[in-house]
Amino acid sequence: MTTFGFTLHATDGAARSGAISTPRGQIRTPAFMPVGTAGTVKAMLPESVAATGADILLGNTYHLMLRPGAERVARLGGLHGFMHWDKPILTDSGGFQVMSLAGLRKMSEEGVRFKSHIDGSTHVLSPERSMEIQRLLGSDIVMCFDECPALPASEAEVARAMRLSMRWAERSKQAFGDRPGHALFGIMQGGVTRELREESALALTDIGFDGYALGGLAVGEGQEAMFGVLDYATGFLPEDRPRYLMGVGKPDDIVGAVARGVDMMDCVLPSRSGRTGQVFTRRGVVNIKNARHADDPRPLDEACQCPACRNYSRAYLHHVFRAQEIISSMLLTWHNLHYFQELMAEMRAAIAGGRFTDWQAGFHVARAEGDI
Ligand code: PRF
Ligand code: ZN
Repeated sequence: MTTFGFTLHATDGAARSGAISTPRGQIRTPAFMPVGTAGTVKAMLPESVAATGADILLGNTYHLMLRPGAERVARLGGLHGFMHWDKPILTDSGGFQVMSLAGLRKMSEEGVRFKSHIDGSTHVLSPERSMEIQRLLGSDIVMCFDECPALPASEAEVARAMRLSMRWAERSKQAFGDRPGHALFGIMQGGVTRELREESALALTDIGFDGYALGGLAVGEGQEAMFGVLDYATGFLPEDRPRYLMGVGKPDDIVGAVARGVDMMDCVLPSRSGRTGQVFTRRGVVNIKNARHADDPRPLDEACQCPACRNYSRAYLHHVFRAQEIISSMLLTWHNLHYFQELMAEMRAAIAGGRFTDWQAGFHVARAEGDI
């Protein structure tokens, strides 16, 4: 059986390209992971998600434990069989979603007790229970249970949450145990404070993980502050392990993160925006709702090979969006996911060819020229 591994193929400045190998297949890096929170990437068949170029998708402990329940998913063959996706799945550990979605919450050293946002029922998550749920789901890449403090927060609060997360990382590792072919990633916290980021990285590398995530970013600090942290924080992590920036981001956030040594990212943006009529193109964002598209026979993006661009006009996409037809979400989500995957493929090729800086300059020029 292939075990879990990471191979770097090329570096260009701080940017890296490579591949993660798992028993369920390879993940080409830098990788973008579409979000399939509740066992579906909304508006997409799994085979369509694969056709956009995705090697891996993300699932959520928090949502799946509440509905339909982790034990039920396990009885039905695990998340891969249940949702009909046979490539790798990474699952988030639940703490972050508890903080952003759950009702009443009570934090302690042990874990967090909270009320479901669906029916108000009470549940508990701890490092041990999160590891058990992610095992029941059959996740390939399991995330440590952490606490991401809501910003703005004082430095003392950020330090407290980081140190608790490091104790939980140790408990997560113990509870995860030895599972060949499955990976456990640690999550760095520490806000925008260099000393706290370094302390967190040291604590995690002492424990030892298969990969390292940068948590606690893209939570309201702004792009400049996030890039400022990435400028030093990726350097605190081992070169020979994948680095995952959680919950990022817009195309220019992704490009900037890759330039600073990030290997993996996830975000709801391409799928969520697909459902609200926001379309990402190499020339920037297009809003298909806009009346200027009503008579436009051209495709969204002449250069795009996705079904929305190959087979439909802007006028049609505008019409089905306005008429709230389901195909609107399907086509726009497909296009957006395709665009994000093309972006990753272009960056992987540019890094491999030693021309990432030029590529990055071209990326920004095309966006500055704007929509045609
Ligand atoms: N921790 C976890 N999941 C996350 C985050 C985090 O800090 C973030 C922050 N951007 C997104 N998702 N466990
Ligand atoms: Zn397209």
